Amino acid sequence: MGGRVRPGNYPLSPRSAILKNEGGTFTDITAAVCPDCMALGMVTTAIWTDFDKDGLIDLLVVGEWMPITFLKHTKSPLGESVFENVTTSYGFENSQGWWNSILPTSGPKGNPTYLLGNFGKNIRWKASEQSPVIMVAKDFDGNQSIDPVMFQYLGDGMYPVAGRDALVGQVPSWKNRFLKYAEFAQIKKEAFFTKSDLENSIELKVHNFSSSLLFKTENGFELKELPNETQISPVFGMAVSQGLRSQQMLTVGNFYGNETITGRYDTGKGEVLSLNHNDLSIGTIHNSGFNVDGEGRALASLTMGDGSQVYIVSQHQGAVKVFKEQLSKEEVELLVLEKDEFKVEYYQEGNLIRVEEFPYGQGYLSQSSRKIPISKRIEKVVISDFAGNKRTVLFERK
Ligand SMILES: [Ca+2]
Ligand SMILES: [Ca+2]
Repeated sequence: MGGRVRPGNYPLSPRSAILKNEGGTFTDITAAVCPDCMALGMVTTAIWTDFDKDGLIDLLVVGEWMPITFLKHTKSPLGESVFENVTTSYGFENSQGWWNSILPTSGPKGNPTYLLGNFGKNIRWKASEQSPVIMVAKDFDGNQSIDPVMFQYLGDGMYPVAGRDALVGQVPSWKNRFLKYAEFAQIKKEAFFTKSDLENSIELKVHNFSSSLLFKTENGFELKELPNETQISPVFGMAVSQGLRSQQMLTVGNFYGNETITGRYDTGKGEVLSLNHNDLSIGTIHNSGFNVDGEGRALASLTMGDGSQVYIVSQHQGAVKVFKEQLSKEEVELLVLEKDEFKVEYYQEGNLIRVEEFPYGQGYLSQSSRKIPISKRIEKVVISDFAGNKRTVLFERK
């Protein structure tokens, strides 16, 4: 369970938890199994996935002001499961974004590959490895409400994002600290707070606003920006088009909840992306008929009896939209995953051609069908469950 935000106390987050289900009774085992899960941040999505391909199921977590967080499953000498935070050793300690969602897909040699939804590059702030956007937060005036103050790089240093009037409206005692607008305009982050202000304050960062592809390499993981069409608005819901066209992925987004001065992020229309599993090149498919121009949130795919896909999209303060994929001429067979099964390896002419994971709760707060259309070209699939048990299904081919 991922903690998101303490109501009325943005950007403070409640703790996250791992619960053990023993015959319907849940026990909190977080402190023993994953001490770092006690304070992960503002979690938006977490999936169980074997990101290092060692057969043990790991946790991949993203969130707002959070790095892409890798929690690797290891076994203690007594055989007990422990999740170790390897984000820094993977080189992702500066990958903080306003991440919304994770969608697993397949890369070269079946390597783990994920689509990550972020707030996009068409927003008011710019962030990079060297120049993060920073938020310092604390109840500075002691009135029982948290006062977040955002800073961004402008030329020679970090300056507050909000104007003087907005800030002294939040913390009236700062009126005397920033008497003149001309002086306020020159104040950098280092001079903004007093020493006592910073005691027990929290500081959060964003280095990366780009919706991205996360993929495994020989030495670890790398990030690659998704095409510009997906950067023009925040990306929330994501789904894979299964089976025959499994190289296609759908995204939806937009966000209207900003302050008036920032305006709505409303340029997104919903996108269909194509991914080449071998070289990880990504294209955009136009005129697909998929169109979600409101605040797209959840996106789930349902597999119909004939193998075709239906996509269901929720929109914040808008209608639910439903899209039906036109059926390809190729015949399919349907594979239904059992309760704890999550990984499928596809074989064609004796070769492993693709590996896909189907964890629960992928994308953004969404659950797609666990019924997979299998192309007639596939002769065998090997399915793994979360505990590592495997079963093989052979398909008769002419
Ligand atoms: Ca693993
Ligand atoms: Ca306050």
